[in-house]
Amino acid sequence: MRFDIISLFPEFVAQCAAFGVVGRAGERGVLSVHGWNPRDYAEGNYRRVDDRPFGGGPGMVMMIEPLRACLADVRAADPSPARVVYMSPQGAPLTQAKVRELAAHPRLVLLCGRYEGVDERFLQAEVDEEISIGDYVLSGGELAAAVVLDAVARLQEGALNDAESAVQDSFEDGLLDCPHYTRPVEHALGNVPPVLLSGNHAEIAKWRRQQSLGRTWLRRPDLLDESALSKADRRLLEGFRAAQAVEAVSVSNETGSVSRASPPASDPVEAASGAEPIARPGSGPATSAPAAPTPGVPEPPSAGQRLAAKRKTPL
Ligand code: 4FV
Repeated sequence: MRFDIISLFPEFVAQCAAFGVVGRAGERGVLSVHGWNPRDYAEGNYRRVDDRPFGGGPGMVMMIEPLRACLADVRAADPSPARVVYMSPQGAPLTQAKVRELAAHPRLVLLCGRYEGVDERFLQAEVDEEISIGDYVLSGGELAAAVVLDAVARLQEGALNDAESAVQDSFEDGLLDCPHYTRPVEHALGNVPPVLLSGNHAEIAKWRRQQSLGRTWLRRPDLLDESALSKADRRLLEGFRAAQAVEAVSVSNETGSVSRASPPASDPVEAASGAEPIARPGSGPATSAPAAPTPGVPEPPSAGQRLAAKRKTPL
């Protein structure tokens, strides 16, 4: 796959692509990254690439002509059709699904804005799509382009070795990843969940799936469509919720704080060997209860209960 980066600081993105998995993929010829600077196409001794905005207001706007001349050279540099992507907060949110879509193209041209942005007429005429990496304002599109490059490069055939592919796959089904542990087994901060030491791969896979489901429910309920869950996944999530509720009750008994948790799950066998420690305040949306409670589905423990339960080591 070929990446062409149009930026006033082309070495910035090229540098980001020189390390780790993406750097190795470049060495292996799985992908190539080419930087283009619109200033090299600017007229006059000042080689202007930006000018003041019509209608007044702060900042500057990137001009049409240096970008058009630059893009013409970029297109001519390789016969394969290029999808032109402009990184901007006005773009579609970048998701793994969007990354998969982009990875199917033989060539991506990533246009990085600076200042207030780019003259709209150039965007309308030359850009195929706008993508945003998040609802915040960066000083330039380079960091966003580096994010797209990294995420898309990982999906290129030959970019990842088997172990890395496995990690990649764990995110592919739209759930959050499960917790990870390594040596030592015992530590002042807690012990490794026994199931992970059991050698029982079926049980380990089930535990990891349950953790992914449970953490997604707690932290990113917007990612979890419970109606689409398999029966097995629904049971695992039930077990997770039951363990959370039980934990909250036992902790609130300990701390004497009134709990709202519901009674434990019907099938304790499936009850989660939940390692999910009660989320720390501020550690993502877990502190704010997930979206409107689903009738019959117990709400996750309140932040106070979760905080109180934090001291418990994972089952
Ligand atoms: C951005 C984002 C972003 C806006 C003005 C560059 C900056 C400046 N790009 N996702 N968020 N871009 O903040 O993609 O030109």
